[in-house]
Amino acid sequence: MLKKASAIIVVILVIFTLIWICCPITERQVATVEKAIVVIQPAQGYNVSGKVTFTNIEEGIKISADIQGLTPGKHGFHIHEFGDLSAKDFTSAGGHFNPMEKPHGRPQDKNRHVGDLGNIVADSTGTAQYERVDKMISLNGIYSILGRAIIIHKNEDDFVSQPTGNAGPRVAGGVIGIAQ
Ligand SMILES: [Cu+2]
Ligand SMILES: [Zn+2]
Repeated sequence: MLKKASAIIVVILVIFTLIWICCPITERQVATVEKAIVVIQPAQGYNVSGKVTFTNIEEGIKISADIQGLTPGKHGFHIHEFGDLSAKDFTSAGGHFNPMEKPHGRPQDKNRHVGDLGNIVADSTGTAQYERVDKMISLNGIYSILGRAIIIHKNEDDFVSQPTGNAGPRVAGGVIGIAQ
């Protein structure tokens, strides 16, 4: 009886030791992504270029964009579902990234597509800058935007038309990748 009890204790000790050894290794393997980058390239017939970065900060994800070659005015600025820019008009990127199946909306709305980042505004030289902290997008977990695409549209996102904001053709885009 005593022998059996001590055997059980030994087995339990071995199991706990194994868990203790294995856990730190598992944690190290799931390092979180802190920064992402998009190199913007033009769709066929356009001359848009630039860069978008996403940085993990305490308040959310800081989005910074610097885009050139646009027509002056507002342009819809979204994260689309697929990082597939193989079609010349970038329609292969699919629709707005919408994992929660919500309606299209403004970036500050609670009810919006995760990919709804609003508009970027180009000045008279065709340059647009955008800087915002977003609380809905993420670089990790089930709402991660990694591997999806940024799309810039020809027209303004009206925030009302469903499900696209009626922003017109896609003039530029890029795939969201992990940055250093
Ligand atoms: Cu879009
Ligand atoms: Zn949308």
